[in-house]
Amino acid sequence: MKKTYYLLGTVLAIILLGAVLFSGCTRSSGSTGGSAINSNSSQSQSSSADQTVTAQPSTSSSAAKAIVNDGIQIVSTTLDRGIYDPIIVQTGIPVKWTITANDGDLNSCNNKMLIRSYGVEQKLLVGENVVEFTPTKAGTINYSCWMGMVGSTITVVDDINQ
Ligand SMILES: [Cu+2]
Repeated sequence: MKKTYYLLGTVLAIILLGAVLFSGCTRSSGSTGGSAINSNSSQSQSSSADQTVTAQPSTSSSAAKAIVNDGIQIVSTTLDRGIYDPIIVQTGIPVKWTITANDGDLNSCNNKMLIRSYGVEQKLLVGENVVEFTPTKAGTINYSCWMGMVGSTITVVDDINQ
């Protein structure tokens, strides 16, 4: 009898843990879904022309751009509502990236971020977290939470003042 309760308790704990982890991740990753429906063939040519005008790259305008100062480049983002922000950095200069997390912004999903291209594994705590790496190659790389569910981009350029 006791064994059955123990087993039941373990199963419940696993289900609860799974639910917490899953809800943490899905809350802020909604922007990636729902684009597959765009292959609708009933769109007229004029409306698709309109779409090309509105479909400008929004990442570069909202991305935090690093400022080069004394051999390092400094960039700051905030983990607002638990969402990772895009940044723009330059090749060849060490990056000092401060990510500020306020109480309530962190969850079991976004509390550890990975920049796989540069082997960075950064635990995020409430307060200022400093991420350091040196970009070597221009291009756009992805970074994400440890589960790969919440993510954003790091745009690396050869000259950030252009
Ligand atoms: Cu996650």
